[in-house]
This record gives sequence, structure tokens and C-alpha cells, in this order.
Amino acid sequence: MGGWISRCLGASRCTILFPLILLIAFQAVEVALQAHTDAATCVAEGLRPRSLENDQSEQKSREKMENCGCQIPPRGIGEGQKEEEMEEDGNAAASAPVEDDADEMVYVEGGTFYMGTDQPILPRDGEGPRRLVRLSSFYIDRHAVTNEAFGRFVESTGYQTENEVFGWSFVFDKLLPQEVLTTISQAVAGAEWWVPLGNVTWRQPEGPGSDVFRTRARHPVVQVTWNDAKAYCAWAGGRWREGVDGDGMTVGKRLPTEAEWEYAAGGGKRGREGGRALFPWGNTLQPGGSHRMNIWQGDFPHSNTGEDGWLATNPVGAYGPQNVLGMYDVLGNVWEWVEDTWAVEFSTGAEGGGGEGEDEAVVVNPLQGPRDGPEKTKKGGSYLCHKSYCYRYRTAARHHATADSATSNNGFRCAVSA
Ligand SMILES: [Ca+2]
Repeated sequence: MGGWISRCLGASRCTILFPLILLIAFQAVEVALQAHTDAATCVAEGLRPRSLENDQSEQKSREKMENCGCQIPPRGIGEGQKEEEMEEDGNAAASAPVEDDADEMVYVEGGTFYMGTDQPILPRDGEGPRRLVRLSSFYIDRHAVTNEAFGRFVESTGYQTENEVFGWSFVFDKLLPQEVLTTISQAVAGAEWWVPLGNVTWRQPEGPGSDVFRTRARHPVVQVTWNDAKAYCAWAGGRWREGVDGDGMTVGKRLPTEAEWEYAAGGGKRGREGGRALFPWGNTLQPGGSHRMNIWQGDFPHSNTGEDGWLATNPVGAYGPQNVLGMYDVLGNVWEWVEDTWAVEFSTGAEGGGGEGEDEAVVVNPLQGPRDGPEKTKKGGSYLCHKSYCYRYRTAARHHATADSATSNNGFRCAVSA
């Protein structure tokens, strides 16, 4: 067996017998646990007995977070920044979930914008530096792909998701009933709220007994990998693009690049030279006291008050549009896969090579990292994000997981070139 198994067997706390599901999917575990989920970026020690999860002191927990890239952000960040005017406000009131419009996309006119920030809150995530990026025009889904839309894809193609091949996945423990939790003896070291469970799929994200079609058809699909997301977008069709001579071509859907996602999240606006606002609408989390996104309120990971109305995913559109393009749940709800391979160092363009009409260097249609890199980038944060642990529900924030990772808080939306 490989490195993870060797490391695990070398630690006394890993001598407990693995659950049967892990024995069945042993090869898959070895590969997937390298970096399965954003929590699994903290998984250097592999699974650990759940009984140990309360043994850590607060200080040890803090050290663990700092060591795994999930550190608590410095106090005052955001508060010290001059609040941007609420130029896009007016969408604060929650709206009814949108109807079936799986094919609805918004047009994002190409342009030049400031990507990233020079005021990174999590510098090791590569949130900076702020650099000038030029993008071609594109379309992007108004909201994340829903369970019912993904269901049509599976029904049409017979597609089998990677979770169904592996036979198991990680689930946030607070979503599981007590009788299920008592059967699980392992958890992710440093992120004990992620527990492995068999027969977890997009249809039943919390394993046997759960069923998205009972109450969550219009919620974003979760427990899908980057590979699954790409397969869906390729199936979801394309857009006819007229040629200059009357001919044309069909351009297929795909995942958005990180630059496209961030530009669209910001409303297709250039942004400020000093750095992008924290959220699409400005720097105030709750303008007028209203919740604009689904994150965690309370003491993560112990108690979630659900003050924003949702303890887990929300139906798409529940909070109303988050930007001037009319996009829903860009921040919060579920993480969204983007095309880029994970990297934390970026080109800022050729030295002195200012683009047309620009005084500074411009990067054109960037796509980060080697195409076959195992770690893929995701954006937007999720309903599990809290400022004390994972302050990543910000436009410039980013995170990553392996392409075959799937969790109960990760989905996606598609894009297509204009
Ligand atoms: Ca919530």
C-alpha cells in the first residue's frame, strides 16, 4: 500500500480497525484521502478515531488550523477597509426560489478587471497579488446546477458519478442522524466533522435514507467531483455562435475558469485598484442587517443557529441575486468547481507589457496550473464556512481539492464562451 497507509499504520491512533466500507474501497481511500475535500487539505495524519475529537485543547486546534491552511484570519480585517458604497444593493430581501431554468445563463461582457487582492486575508491561499486580467465575453449559469438538472443528465446518459464508483464519500457529521454516527469510528484528523460513509451519492448525499428528490430537487447538486462537473457541462449543450460570414459553430459548455468566475461574481466590473471588495455588493456582510448568503452562524463546528434560514444547502435563488448580473448564491451555499488547476503563484503579465489602452501589464484569459495537475480550484465558500475557521465566503477567496473529491458542500455551475 502507499504512503498514506504507511503513515497511518505508524500512528497508534490509527490501529483501530477501519470500517468495512473502507476495506471495500481501500484503493479508492488511499488515493482520495490525499486531499479529499477542503477539510482534507488538513489530512496529513489521515483518519483518526472519532473518540479523540474532543481531546484537543483550543490552542492545539488553532495550531492545527494554522498548519493546514485554515487559519483564523487576523482581527479587524475588513473592518479597516473603507466600506464601499452599496452600489448594487437593493437585492437584500430574500426571494422565492427560482423555477426550473437549468439552461438560463447570464451574459458577461468581456473586459479588463482586477483579479485577486493586495489585501489577502488568507495569503497562503494565493488570494493575491491583485493583477490586471482581460477576459473574452462569455455566458455563465445564473445559479449552481440543481439536483433535478443533474438528474436529467444521469437519466439521459446513464452517467455514473465517481462517488458511485468509489462506493463512499465524506459527509459533514452534523447532517447525519445519531444512529448512523454511532456506527462510524473514523474521522478526518484536524477536521473531525468530516466522516467517511458508504453509499453516499448525489442522490443520497447523507447516505442510505437520504433522498434529494423528496425535498431538495431545487437545491444545488452536491457529492459531485470536478470530473463529474465537467461531464455534466459537456452534456448540457452549447451555444450557437454566428460567424462573420453567416456560418457559425456550436460552442460547448464547460466549467468557468477561475478568472471568469471571479469576474462574473463581481458583476463583470473592473473593481478597484486597491483590491476587490470582499463581497459582490461591497464590504458589509449583512447590509441593512439582511443575510445575503448561506453560511454558518454560531460556534463552528459545534453549533449552527441557522440564523440565515438554512443549516445545510438552500434552494437556488433563496437569497435573491447577489450581483448586478442577477447571479444567485455566488458566495455561500456550496463551493463551486472551476476549471483551473490549483496554484498560488500567478503571472502578472509581461514586464512593462501593458495591454492595449492599459498602463500596466495584462494577463489575457488566464488558466492556472498544469492541465493534468491533481488539485483543482473551487470558489465561493459554503454553508459550512464561518469567519473563525474558513473565512472564504469572499469573492477573492479560493480553495482546492483533488479532482476526484466530493463532499456534501461542493457543487458547480457551467459557462460557455460567447
Ligand atoms: Ca446557514
